[in-house]
Amino acid sequence: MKKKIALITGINGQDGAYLSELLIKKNYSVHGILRRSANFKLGRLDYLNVIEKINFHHSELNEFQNIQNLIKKIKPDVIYNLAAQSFVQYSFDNPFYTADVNYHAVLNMLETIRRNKMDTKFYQASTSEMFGNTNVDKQNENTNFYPASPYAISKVSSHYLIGHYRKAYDGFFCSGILFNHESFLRGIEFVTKKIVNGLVKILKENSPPIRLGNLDAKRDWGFAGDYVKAMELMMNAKKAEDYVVATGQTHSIREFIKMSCKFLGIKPVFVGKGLKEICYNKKNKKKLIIIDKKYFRENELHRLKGDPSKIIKNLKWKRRYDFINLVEHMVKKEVDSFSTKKKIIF
Ligand code: NDP
Ligand code: GDR
Repeated sequence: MKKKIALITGINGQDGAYLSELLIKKNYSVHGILRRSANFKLGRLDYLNVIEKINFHHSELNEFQNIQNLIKKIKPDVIYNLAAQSFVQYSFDNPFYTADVNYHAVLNMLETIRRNKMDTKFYQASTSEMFGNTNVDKQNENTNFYPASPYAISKVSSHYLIGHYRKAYDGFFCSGILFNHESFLRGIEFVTKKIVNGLVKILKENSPPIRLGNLDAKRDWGFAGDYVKAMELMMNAKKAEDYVVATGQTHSIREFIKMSCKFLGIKPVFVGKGLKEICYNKKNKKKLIIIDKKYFRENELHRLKGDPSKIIKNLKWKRRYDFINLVEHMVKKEVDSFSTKKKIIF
């Protein structure tokens, strides 16, 4: 039987790597787009041992002709659009670039499918950031959006595009509204990886303390491997629909630090307030964390908690990791990577 063809944008990112691994196991022929660059970061794909099984292509997602030609050549059955300028804080400094990658690129791919009358299914990586500072306790598919950053606004725009194309052109277009999901393969700029990597470096290499922003923001954190499974379920559903993917639990950055310390055998002590707060190791009084106003956001998103009931009920989605297992995974793999000294370039 002919293999189904999957095209993944953002294939070398955290989710792209886990999704490639999953789709290869499911016997898809996996194609991935990398942007043109002198040095490709294939460390995650290498770590999961999937590089050899992927057909790579170089393209610019925000150039219509370029991406249209490539999609016509590959003729994918499914496209997973994971590419994005995904760092919320950076989007405040560069809203133009963020809109280009997160919105115009989506429009280019949707127009390619429509103009060429392709029946390619399309998955869009929507995000819990679209809910912004909502006052709804648990956010679901019917919760209103109050985006609080240029990143979130670009994602809301693409989310609406998906809804529009689904209604107007009757194709299979869906969005997964995914809450934060993490792993050892998370980019170093994101707070969970920054904390775990920073603590292990302090223990192993006597590095300086980690500089962080707001420790009281709360997020609903799951494991990336569970979340790419949710994407695949959505794309194999009978009907194209949008789904929230979350754990239903929320924890602060401070709680994440405490849990990471627990798995590293450190007793953290927090003293002081606001910008003067520090966290030190009770055993040797060494500073672990200091606060730096550089890492506070222009418009902070204080708390997110998702309601995944719809995907659990309709698509029988199951997650294997909760908050504790997630932190344990991240700490264990980080410690292992320092022991083996095999440098992974993300
Ligand atoms: P990453 O930041 O790890 O990966 C982003 C990917 O997008 C990388 O492959 C990157 O390639 C690529 N990319 C960035 N800019 C461009 C560009 N100009 N042209 C082409 N490709 C580009 O993100 P994640 O894997 O964590 O997330 C995947 C998607 O899911 C993103 O769209 C993100 O916004 C969304 N999302 C993520 C959540 C999470 O918690 N992880 C939650 C909800 C949504 P390069 O290496 O060249 O930079
Ligand atoms: P987020 O993730 O913005 O939720 O976006 P991030 O890990 O960057 O921030 C989470 C919270 O931590 C606070 N914080 C810090 N954040 C970073 N990065 N660095 C710090 O030093 C720091 N100190 C405190 C932040 O203020 C914030 O409240 C992620 C991305 O993957 C998006 O692409 C995705 O859409 C959402 O998750 C869901």
